[in-house]
Amino acid sequence: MKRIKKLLVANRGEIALRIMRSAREMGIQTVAVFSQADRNALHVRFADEAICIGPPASSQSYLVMNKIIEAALEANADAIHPGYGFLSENENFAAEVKKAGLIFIGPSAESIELMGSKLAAKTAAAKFNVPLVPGTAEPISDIPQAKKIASEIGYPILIKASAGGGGKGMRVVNHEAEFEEQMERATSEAMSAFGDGAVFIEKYVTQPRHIEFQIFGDQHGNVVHLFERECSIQRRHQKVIEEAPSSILTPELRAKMGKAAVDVAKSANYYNAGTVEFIVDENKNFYFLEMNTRLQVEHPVTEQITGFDLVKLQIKIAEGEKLPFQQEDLSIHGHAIEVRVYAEDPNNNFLPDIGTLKTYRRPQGHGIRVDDGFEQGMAIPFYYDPMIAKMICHDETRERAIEKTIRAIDEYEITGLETTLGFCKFVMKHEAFRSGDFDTKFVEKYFKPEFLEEKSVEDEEIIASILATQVVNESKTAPLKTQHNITTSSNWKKNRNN
Ligand code: MV4
Repeated sequence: MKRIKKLLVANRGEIALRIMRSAREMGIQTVAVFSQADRNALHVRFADEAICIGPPASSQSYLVMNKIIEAALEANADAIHPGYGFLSENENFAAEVKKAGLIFIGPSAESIELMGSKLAAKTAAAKFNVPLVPGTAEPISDIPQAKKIASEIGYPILIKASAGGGGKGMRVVNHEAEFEEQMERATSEAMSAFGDGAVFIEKYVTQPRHIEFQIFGDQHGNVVHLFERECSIQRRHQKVIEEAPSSILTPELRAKMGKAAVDVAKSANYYNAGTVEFIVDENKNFYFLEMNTRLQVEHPVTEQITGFDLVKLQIKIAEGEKLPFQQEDLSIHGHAIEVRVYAEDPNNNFLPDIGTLKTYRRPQGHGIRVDDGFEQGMAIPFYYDPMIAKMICHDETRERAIEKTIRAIDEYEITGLETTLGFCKFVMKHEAFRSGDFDTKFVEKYFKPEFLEEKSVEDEEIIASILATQVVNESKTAPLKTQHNITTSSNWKKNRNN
């Protein structure tokens, strides 16, 4: 067992802060790395030390392994936490960190590599009888044979890149006539995107729910799951709303899927935090898709319903400690919903809307957690992911968590750029979401930007008339209530999305 005294966080934004906060509570010194665009970022200010690792582009800073490892050695750190994105699922990075005599806070390089290959992951999982989507177990080499398999499975089928994941390099084939064309496209896309052209076939589950299990393993062979997260509300393979637990799992199905998730982890000799991704069809059949070998963006909903700090657990496991609990000790407490606040315009196909946070006020109150990396007046840099914040609401039941989320969205004040908050409120109010009867096609099926449409001219007229009232009121000492309406003019727009 080796105690970590100083930790370098190889990331930026909210997750860098999230990790450093837990480290500090454990008495661990923190080292930030930053690009030239992040000189004034909050993670830099929060850390005990900070080291500049290069120009703004992540390819010249947050993705450069040797700069980060050199920074860790220079600062005398004994461990590196990669966060999510950037180098977090790069097996070479995990291996290089270890070679440099440092602790990598995550799984082994071997586990990362195994799960990086979707085909190898499926082969490993199959040895533990984990349910897989019907399909091929090997890369396709022979087209006539692949066509034969496809017609046996039945169209529509999906062609997936073995080196892909997260929806990258997937092609739907509806009829045999399209097979060769789509196959060639998938192969050449996979080749140019991943340097590996291996593709395989799966039956296409047309309207699945995406349910993932949080698992944790220690370096002594113990593995448990910390229940599931429902992540079906997404657009373009980007999640926007996540919740725990899922409203469709019975205790029996949860136990079955949980065991399958633990078996997937065991098949990879996995330790530290990981996520096992399943799709569930309309008959509640579940299938293992892939495993993510990092701490995920949406981990806070699991923290809220289990009460554990997942980053502290990660650090203790990396130090060599045993898991502090067994499966039977764990239970679900209440319901948690996370909404991701992106600097994106839902009126404009969710395209990034970069700019400055002219006003930025977080919601407050019982059961509300905001993980963010910005303050009022800061600009959202366009070099990186446009996520401003994650807001997590926790309450006793799903219904109450939904009501709390709506209240908190109304209280959240962001001006200076467009965000996904109004979209998230639309989802919270939608009957399909509220009843729990939805799948990964929710956005396509139900969302139209018109539902958010704000007649800005009309808004301006309203504001102008309030301003006029204020001038009159001020001359006779305005009551506070009138002034309040003016400062929350951004909420006037939001409230029209009801
Ligand atoms: C699928 C699928 C349907 N059938 N595989 C997308 C992300 C990647 N992890 C796998 N994905 C899917 N694989 C079969 N055989 C549908 C998806 C999928 C999806 C999965 C999870 C969450 C959102 C999704 C959105 C579209 C498609």
